[in-house]
Amino acid sequence: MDQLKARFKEKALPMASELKAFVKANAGVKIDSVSVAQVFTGMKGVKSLITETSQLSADHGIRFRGYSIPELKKVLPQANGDTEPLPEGIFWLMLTGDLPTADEVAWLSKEWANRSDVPQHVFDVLDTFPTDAHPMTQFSVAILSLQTTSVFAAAYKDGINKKEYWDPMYEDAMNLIAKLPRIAAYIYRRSFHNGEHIAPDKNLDWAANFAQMMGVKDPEFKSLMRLYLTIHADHEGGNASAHSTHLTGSTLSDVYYSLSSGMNALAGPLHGLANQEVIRWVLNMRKELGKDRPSQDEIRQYVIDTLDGGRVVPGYGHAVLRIPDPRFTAQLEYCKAHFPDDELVNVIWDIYAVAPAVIKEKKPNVKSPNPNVDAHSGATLMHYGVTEYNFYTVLFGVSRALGVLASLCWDRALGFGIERPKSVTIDMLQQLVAASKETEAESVA
Ligand code: HAX
Repeated sequence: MDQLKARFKEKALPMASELKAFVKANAGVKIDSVSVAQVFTGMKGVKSLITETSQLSADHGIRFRGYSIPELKKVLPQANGDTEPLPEGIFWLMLTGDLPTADEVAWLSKEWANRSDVPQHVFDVLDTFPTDAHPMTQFSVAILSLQTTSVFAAAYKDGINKKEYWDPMYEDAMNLIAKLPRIAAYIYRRSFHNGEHIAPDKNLDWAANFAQMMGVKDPEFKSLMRLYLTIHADHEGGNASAHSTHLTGSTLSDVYYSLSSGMNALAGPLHGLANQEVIRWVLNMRKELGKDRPSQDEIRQYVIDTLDGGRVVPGYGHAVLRIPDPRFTAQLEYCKAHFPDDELVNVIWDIYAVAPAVIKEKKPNVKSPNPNVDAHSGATLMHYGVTEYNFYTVLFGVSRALGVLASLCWDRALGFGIERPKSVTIDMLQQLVAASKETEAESVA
């Protein structure tokens, strides 16, 4: 170990346990209006952001402009012959607060198709990457490389009035969303299918064209993609990908810089990458146990071993939700309707049957041991032959762009300023806690 690293270790590691004990002892003490525990957990639960597009309730799950997922499935327009909503509809709803008509959704499909051509330099940038570079790295870089086309950045350079920011922001958001399926499919085909690309079909809707360009043969996959890209679209404003996008945008960075930031946050295993981690974890379990359909007792023991190894059980737990994630339930219902006997899907359901109780028992401080969206999505994709699990978070990212970019349009229309929370040093925090306790003692006396 080099001398600088050794010095850092000597300072930081004892501080970590000291600080943990301090936070535990003073969790409820208020510093200004937030508690010590909230200072240490990324301001969890502190109401300090405005997000119009959706709202998350701990006990009921996500509502997009007031509509739950089962309600959306009834009220959003669908493609001919399909029973799943078109993601164009949820974007319209999130951006305007109004349910779109079938004609409005058809217009949006066409509009995105018209804006979907990707400049050659984006493919050239991607082609400099080794094909085994993580797809999320490629995705983020491809989004960033499109920044050269930003209407907002050009308008800002030309001295646009701040009251007009929303307009070029909207143009950029529409352009970027339109291009994401082509970019994502390009990454998929170059990484996993020898670079044999499939041309877009501009007559298809946004999700169906994406499914087509990925090269998945089963026509039913288009239907799954419509559902998938709808339910992953937004989860109010405080989650890491939405917040990163919003924070970067608050400096008047354009949508390309902002979404790339958001995607870098989504790429973490505690957030969107959990969808790949779930399948990696399940496949490792099958391999280690030497069977494709382990018993529930064997699964229970595997969960225990994971927790004893100081690792998380991917796909379980949530920072806000305290119930099984309605996005998990939507996928469960889709699989029950379409392929209830799929072996891997049944393993996912067996994990659901045993994991929450084990997690709760082994980690009594867990706020919710329930499955989240990522517990189910990989197995659903595997059914259609999309087995390359490193790609799963890109699919999530294409969908998440709908919510966070609709929100960026609102941020600029409402004239939100630059974000700047206050940080304190540990010394300062300890002094503030002491002062707060002193004031409380005086007021009691
Ligand atoms: N497995 C093991 N331990 C878990 C756990 C899990 N699935 N979920 C929470 N815990 C642990 C936490 O690590 C924490 O441990 P320490 O006290 O040792 O620090 C304790 O339980 C309390 O955590 P919490 O307050 O209930 O949850 P957090 O808000 O801190 O974390 C996470 C929420 C989602 C990050 C967490 O539940 C987790 O790590 N889950 C597994 C990864 C995952 O599935 N992430 C995807 C979440 C949904 C999402 O964003 N999708 O994109």
